[in-house]
Amino acid sequence: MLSPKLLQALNKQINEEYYSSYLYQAMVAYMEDLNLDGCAHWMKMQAEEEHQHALKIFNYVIERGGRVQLLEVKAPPMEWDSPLAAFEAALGHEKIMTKSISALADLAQDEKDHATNNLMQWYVTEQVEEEANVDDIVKKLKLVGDSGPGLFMIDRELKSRPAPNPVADAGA
Ligand code: OFO
Repeated sequence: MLSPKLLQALNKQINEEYYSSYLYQAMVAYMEDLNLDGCAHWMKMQAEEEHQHALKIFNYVIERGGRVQLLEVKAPPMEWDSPLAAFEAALGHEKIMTKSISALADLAQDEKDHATNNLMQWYVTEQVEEEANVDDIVKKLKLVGDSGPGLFMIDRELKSRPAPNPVADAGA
């Protein structure tokens, strides 16, 4: 059985993951507006991945006999100054997510809930990869600066991002 404190924190994290999905979906709309198909595709895959992250915790809470509470998802920003600014915002967001996952892992350890801690370690690893991926794109965008052909090439590269694996089960 999940402790009430942990249950509340997991429900909050479900909400954070849904917000992440919403934020990336807003970035899809922004990139589509700029005709950057590859960037839009990358954001779409990211939005789907975040949806999977929400579902993974959702299913875990149920498996542990807890009651899922779906909270209000706040509206994301819809505009950025440039594709680079949008990816920088994505990186900043992932850093915030890493902090909330770490806080949840700390709480699970304090509560001596090994199963939840185990689940959070999966997210900890996932966050390392997510931050590194976005950071890589930010660096490339900075490198090309205002170059149209450079942006065109990065956009084409981002189009090849594969769809995320479904991770809706509570296990790894
Ligand atoms: Fe990219 O954040 Fe989920 O966990």
